[in-house]
Amino acid sequence: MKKLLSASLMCADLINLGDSIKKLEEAGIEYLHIDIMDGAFVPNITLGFDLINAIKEVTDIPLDIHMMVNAPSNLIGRMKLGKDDIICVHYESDVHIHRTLTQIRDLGCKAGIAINPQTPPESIEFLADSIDMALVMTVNPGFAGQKIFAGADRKTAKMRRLLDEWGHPEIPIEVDGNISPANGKMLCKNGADIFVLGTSSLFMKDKSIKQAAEDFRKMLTEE
Ligand code: S6P
Ligand code: MG
Repeated sequence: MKKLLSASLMCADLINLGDSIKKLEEAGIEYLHIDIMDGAFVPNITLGFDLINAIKEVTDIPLDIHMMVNAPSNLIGRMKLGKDDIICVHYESDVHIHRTLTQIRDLGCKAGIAINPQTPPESIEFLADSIDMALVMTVNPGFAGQKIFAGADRKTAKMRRLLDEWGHPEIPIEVDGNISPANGKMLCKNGADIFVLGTSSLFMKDKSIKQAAEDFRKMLTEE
């Protein structure tokens, strides 16, 4: 599967977001990762729907919306998205999460399921027919700049093995949280396909976005 980069916009220069998006386009970034938090499912609040709809007006890079909110089924209709955009919801966030995933596909988008560090990969077995992506959180959701949890590599490998066993080798695995080049490489070897890049690799003081993206891709392919 082709390895793809998803830029975490909460880590971008928010005052000059339009410029940052242009730089991400120039760097060939495949997805814009947008974290939606409600201050309840996670103890933080970040980006929102008006911003998402505004971003949709200025770029063709598909959006990768990561909903860290309770009851996302009440909110997903607020975004104007297209067929290449992904809405990803957490396993624990809706009582009837299977219905939420179906709603997302009915909106014409791709559906993703996110699992927290403590959520067993086995828990999504009966959701696998209803998803287009599995997001393995490599930190606890809520904040940028955290440290990857011990076992993220084994968990990613297990998720890959299970998806294959369930008859879904085509479902990509996304990893999110402290994806430095070294962690990215380790997770790539364990089956990760989409890499959420934030403060650990893409938005850095001493490197341009283009250079950082190039370095990350190079790291993934090097032996
Ligand atoms: C965290 C959020 C993430 C972060 C990203 C930041 O709850 O879901 O998408 O924005 O992980 O990257 P880093 O490199 O600072 O961990
Ligand atoms: Mg995220």
